[in-house]
Amino acid sequence: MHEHRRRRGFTLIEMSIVLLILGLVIAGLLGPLETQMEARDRRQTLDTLNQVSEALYGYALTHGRLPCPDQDGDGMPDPVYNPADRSTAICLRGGVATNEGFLPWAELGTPQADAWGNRFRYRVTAPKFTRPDGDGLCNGNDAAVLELDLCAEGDITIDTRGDNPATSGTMEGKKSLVAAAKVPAVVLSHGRNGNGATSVGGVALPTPTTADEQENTDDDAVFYARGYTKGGAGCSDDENESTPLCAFDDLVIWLSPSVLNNRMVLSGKLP
Ligand SMILES: [Ca+2]
Ligand SMILES: [Ca+2]
Ligand SMILES: [Ca+2]
Ligand SMILES: [Ca+2]
Repeated sequence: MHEHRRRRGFTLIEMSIVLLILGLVIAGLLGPLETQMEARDRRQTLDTLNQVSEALYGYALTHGRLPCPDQDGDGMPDPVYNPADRSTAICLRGGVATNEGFLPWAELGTPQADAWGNRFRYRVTAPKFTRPDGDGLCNGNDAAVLELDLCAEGDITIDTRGDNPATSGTMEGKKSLVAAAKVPAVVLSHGRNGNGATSVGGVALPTPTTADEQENTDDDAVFYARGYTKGGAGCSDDENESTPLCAFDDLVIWLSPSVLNNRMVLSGKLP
């Protein structure tokens, strides 16, 4: 009889030990799970960005130009280009010329959002790359012409951080380096933290608090494309190697000037 009673259930102490172990197991699983989910979302977003990149190259081949950014969230460029009025190659936000906005996903036929439900940011060298060649002459870079031909050069710079090849003995990780110059167009996701992004529903998320992510939201022609960092106490987005880099989870792609030229020449779109 005694034995039977003892087997009836767990004592309070046994129970609390089981709960403690269970808690530790769950906590130990959730961390890696979250990391794995973010890695999966980043892969998915990169896949979409690669689609977007191909769509932009394809668009340039068929239209002889790139689209303006979308400003109002309908996925269509602002303004929509009208071949009868070449001034419509000047991209506008509220009547003011701007080269930056949302990716015109509806015009390109691509997904409109990253894996976190936020719109992609897009910048283009306009009107130089949003206006097709009109005269068959290599004068697209001339201030009076500004149209997409073989002489047109993009105005976007992509920076990164890493080792300075000039200091062969020392291995830096934070040296600011130019990854690409004279870039015609750039597309980016603000990553999981979404700082600086606008959701597909049109909600503006908080602005970034770290310098390299701020560079990707300040509406100028300079962007950072660099490795993912988690940040942490005492971090700094500068070249001081004694502190870690701050949090950065943006995913950035850009059109290569030489690939764009090459494809347009091969397709007969440019002389
Ligand atoms: Ca629009
Ligand atoms: Ca020309
Ligand atoms: Ca971010
Ligand atoms: Ca910038």
